[in-house]
Amino acid sequence: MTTAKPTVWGIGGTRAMRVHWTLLELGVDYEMHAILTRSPGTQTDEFARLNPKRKIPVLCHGPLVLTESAAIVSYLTDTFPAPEGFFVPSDAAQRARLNEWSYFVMTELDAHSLYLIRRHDGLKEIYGEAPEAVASAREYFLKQVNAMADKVDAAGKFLMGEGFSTADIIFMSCLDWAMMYEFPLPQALMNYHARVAKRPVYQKAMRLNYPELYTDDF
Ligand SMILES: N[C@@H](CCC(=O)N[C@@H](CS)C(=O)NCC(=O)O)C(=O)O
Repeated sequence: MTTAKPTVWGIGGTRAMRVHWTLLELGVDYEMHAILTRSPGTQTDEFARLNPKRKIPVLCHGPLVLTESAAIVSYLTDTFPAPEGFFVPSDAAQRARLNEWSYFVMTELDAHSLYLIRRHDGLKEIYGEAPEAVASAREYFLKQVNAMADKVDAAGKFLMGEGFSTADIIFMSCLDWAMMYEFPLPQALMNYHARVAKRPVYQKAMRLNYPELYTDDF
């Protein structure tokens, strides 16, 4: 493994939150280019060489450049030692269960629902207005989270049981996003959210990733 310090490009927004939160959970010392989404910082040649999609977040670690938040958090837990209580899969079945949660959130909740709403409602001047698709995505999101509520409840304290994992980080980032859109989440998910939100590292990551929401020092 390289001894170089990791560097994160990007701050603000759901996907960058996942990366900062994971790094803070692992206690990794890292550098940051605090560029915002769609800001001039994403339009430089230097950034385009790292991520031709011109999106955040990007992680650079030695020669490795990664541009997908779920791949980044998985790489980080495979690379840096995790503190006690942090769940890292140790066999194929555990990895598959963690992936199952992560892919569910990344595809059904993030890409198919929340990001569709974001693009065709909040960012309609860029991506085009599509009210029917937005309404359908809202309905779809609720169907998905309601279908999974009992499973979240049955999972225990966190999605993988007693140990907190990157699946929780990815899931929480989408629950925060859904709450911002005022989705009526099932009680089991509200309970889960309240439980995870008590984590001091979550609060630290929120303050780091969304400095505009917090004016007091921390
Ligand atoms: N699937 C990517 C999505 C990255 C992404 O869309 N990031 C947003 C900010 S949260 C962005 O940079 N958007 C720029 C744009 O839509 O042009 C990931 O999970 O990292």
